[in-house]
Amino acid sequence: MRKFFLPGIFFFILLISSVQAVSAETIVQWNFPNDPDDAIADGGISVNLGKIISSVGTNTSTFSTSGSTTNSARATEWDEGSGTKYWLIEFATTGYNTLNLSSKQRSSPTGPKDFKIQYKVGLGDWNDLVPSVVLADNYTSGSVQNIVLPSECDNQNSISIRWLMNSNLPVSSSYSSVEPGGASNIDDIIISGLFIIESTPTLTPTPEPSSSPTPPPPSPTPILEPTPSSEPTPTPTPTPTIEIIPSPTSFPSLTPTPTSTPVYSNKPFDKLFSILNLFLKNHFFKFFVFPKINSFYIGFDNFPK
Ligand SMILES: [Ca+2]
Repeated sequence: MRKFFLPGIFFFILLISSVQAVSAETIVQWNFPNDPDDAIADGGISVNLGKIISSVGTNTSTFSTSGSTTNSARATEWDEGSGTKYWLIEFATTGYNTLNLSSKQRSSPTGPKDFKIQYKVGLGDWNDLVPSVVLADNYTSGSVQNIVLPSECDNQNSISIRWLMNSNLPVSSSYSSVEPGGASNIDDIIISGLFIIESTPTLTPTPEPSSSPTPPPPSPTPILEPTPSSEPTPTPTPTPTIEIIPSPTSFPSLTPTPTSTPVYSNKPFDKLFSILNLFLKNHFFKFFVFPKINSFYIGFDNFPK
């Protein structure tokens, strides 16, 4: 849920920003809210807050007479001023396009009736913006609203607009021409525009914090082929030397065969023989034969039983 919710917030913020961006801003305005007021702009973007309105070819403007709303700018001595006398403003449109102009003019019965509105970019030539504005002794007839400025006025350091006398005819047909005492007023001058969004913000996708980076596939471990060794040379096992150890010659124990009960006699030889016989009876004997040249010895050991 969180992954889908956050992008939704971003889109919502962008949408709100876009809505705010399409709202026109006041680039500069003169509506003379103070009494008396002055020639200095009454609102707009910061670069234009020191701009002034002036009248060219007339006497000095005043700002203490009532206008369409609050006060207005007022000037006299418009006589013989067709094509030469005018109201003038200059301002910057830096950072803005889609520019609109609104203004309200009024003249006294002996004041100038016909005007046209022109613009110029920088020090360029004047161009007609509104070819004809016909004034009356009110702020309705000479009102223009949301006049679109050409795109060449977009994003400029200096745009000038003037309201130029376009004839010497007065408002009242009772007079043949504009008289020196005739007055002309201007009020509620507003230049608006849209802030230029230099580059559409692109949504940089937030990289998802990936889990632990997937290690690259392991390179195949080379299988170490066993180096074929040469056939092992069998070590010749030494032929065991069979040492024939002669088994010891066992000598038969001469166990005297029990004889029947000896019969003793009174003869001396028999008596000796009987003693010998008794001795033999109660002892073991081992006889040894030692060969000698031409003869041999016989020996024995005896062990009592
Ligand atoms: Ca002012």
